[in-house]
Amino acid sequence: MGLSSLKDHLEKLSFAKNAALFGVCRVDDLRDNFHPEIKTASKSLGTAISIGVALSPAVMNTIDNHPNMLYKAHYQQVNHTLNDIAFAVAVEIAHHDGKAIPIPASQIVHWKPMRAHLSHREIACKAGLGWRGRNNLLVTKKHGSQVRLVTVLTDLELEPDNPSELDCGDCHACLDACPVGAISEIVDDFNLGRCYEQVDKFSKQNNYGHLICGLCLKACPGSE
Ligand code: B12
Ligand code: SF4
Ligand code: SF4
Repeated sequence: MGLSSLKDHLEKLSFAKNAALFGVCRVDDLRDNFHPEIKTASKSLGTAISIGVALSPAVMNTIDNHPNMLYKAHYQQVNHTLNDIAFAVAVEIAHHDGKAIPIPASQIVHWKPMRAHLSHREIACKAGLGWRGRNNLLVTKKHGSQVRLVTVLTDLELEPDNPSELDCGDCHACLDACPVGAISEIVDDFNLGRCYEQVDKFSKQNNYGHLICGLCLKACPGSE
């Protein structure tokens, strides 16, 4: 199978397992930002496949001023789905004599500062899934920010996709939705400290065991 057919095949496989978005980019220029655990191990893996699973708007609309148990379960389910898709894609790549590392959907590797192996949103942006929104999340045309992400690194030189040319335009809906004013007109002014304190508070108040909030996701539903 040629690389173009293989890319289509991996996309179809992902969609059959409930993915909503699929894109490809090169990562050699992003590797400096990777966590040491995969920096060296991924040196021969110059391509990233970015996959998105859409959150259920019906579940998101049950959130009112604070996260709830339904959202917690949905968050966990979507993380499982993402990891399952990334594993299936990595297995399929191995069947085609490629190397692949699936990166966990939501694993914190270093707690101070809070960092994962790599930034799924930075890679999704480069792979054309969407743009960087005022809420400091990946925003997609169809699902807004109501999408969770995963990445598979591979040595297969699949054709990269073009980054999106869209942006938030005149929309400011998420600024009012954030209870602590962490979101600003300019995304570089996003106040991570305020956001972290709030999600930590929600988590402790309700024993969620996960740092979840969802209010800036609910405010950004996209065109669906
Ligand atoms: C740790 C973590 C947090 C920490 C933040 C720590 C931090 N330093 O960022 C806390 C607990 C506060 C948090 C909160 C939330 N999180 Co969180 N989080 C993560 C996690 C596990 C690691 C992030 C990380 O390593 N950050 C380190 C920095 C260096 O990377 P970065 O912030 O992603 O991006 C930087 C650069 O990449 C650069 N940049 C360059 N290009 C681009 C492009 C885009 C689109 C962006 C946004 C940035 C960017 O700017 C950033 C600042 O330097 C990721 C999963 C992952 N592996 O990516 C999920 C992840 C980012 N979280 C996610 C979500 C949804 C949330 C919450 C809504 C909580 C919830 N689920 O209810 C809030 C939203 C906060 C917000 N508005 O930003 C999603 C985002 C999906 C999306 N549509 O973008 C992710 C990708 C999980 C997933 N698998 O989908 N999170
Ligand atoms: S709610 Fe509007 S301003 Fe906020 S991230 Fe989404 S599109 Fe951008
Ligand atoms: S996750 Fe919650 S606290 Fe953080 S920016 Fe979004 S709405 Fe604000």
